[in-house]
Amino acid sequence: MSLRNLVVLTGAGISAESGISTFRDQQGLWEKHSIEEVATPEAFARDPEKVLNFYNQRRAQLRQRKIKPNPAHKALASFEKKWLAKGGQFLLISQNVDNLHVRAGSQRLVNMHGQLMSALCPRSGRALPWQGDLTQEHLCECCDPPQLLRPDIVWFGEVPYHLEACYQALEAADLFISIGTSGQVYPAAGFMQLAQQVGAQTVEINLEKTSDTFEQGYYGPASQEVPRFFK
Ligand code: BJW
Repeated sequence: MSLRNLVVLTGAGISAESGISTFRDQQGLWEKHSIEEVATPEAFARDPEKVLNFYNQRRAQLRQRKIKPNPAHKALASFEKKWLAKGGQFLLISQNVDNLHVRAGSQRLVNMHGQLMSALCPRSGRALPWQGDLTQEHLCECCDPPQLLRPDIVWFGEVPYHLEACYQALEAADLFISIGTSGQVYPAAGFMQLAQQVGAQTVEINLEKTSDTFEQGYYGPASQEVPRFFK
């Protein structure tokens, strides 16, 4: 079978070796913070300061000089370039809100759960680049009355971004590769099954097996397994 259309889904595991915490592993973010208190629209309405602080801390962490793309991010970006030059199709769907894929040079990329380095006007839906702290003093300039800006993050109960592009790529996929995601959060958790339904081969790269359904699995740290797979 000739492969032309590739779809790669990444999760927190690909950035773990860059020093960014995952969510559901031991020491993961959801061990120290409750989802209901920091990652839902209801939490933001109830206690904006707490939610803003949670994301301010994560934004500050991402700004640290030591946090940078690792060999897995770089291997995906350089593979994409070569694959496109050969006439292949490629889409990288990231659930991550860090900016490490962009910094590694990935271009055919969608961030389906939003971006840490961006603030959102909740009324107009406009996103603004945002590097520093976001506080309750920060209002949008697009609405009257101005609205309190919020983190540009897809919280539980909200609809992820770029779903049309994701489904379009999945419908045409010949190969679907899932990297560093526990596969517990929908709709991304359903992408593998969708790819299988259209006849794509499915591959998982992770520290550990997350499902028996992938046809192939490569288990170990992403910084080793991803460059090996995409060489
Ligand atoms: C390594 C490694 C190394 C470690 N090398 N690997 C009941 C049934 C079905 C669905 C629902 C349900 N109840 C509610 C829902 C919907 C809900 C949902 O899925 N809930 C589940 C928990 C059940 N989903 C939603 O609400 C979504 N919206 C939605 O469904 O809208 C409706 C709709 C959809 C479609 C069309 C129309 C309408 C929104 C989900 C938003 C998720 N947001 C978060 C938080 C962002 C905020 C933030 O960053 O603070 O996104 S949740 C969090 O989980 C984050 C992540 O992107 C996401 C996925 O986590 P990920 O990346 O998989 O991380 P981990 O930690 O889980 O796993 C890490 C993996 O890496 C592990 O496997 C490790 O082994 C591995 N690893 N180190 C390689 N070095």
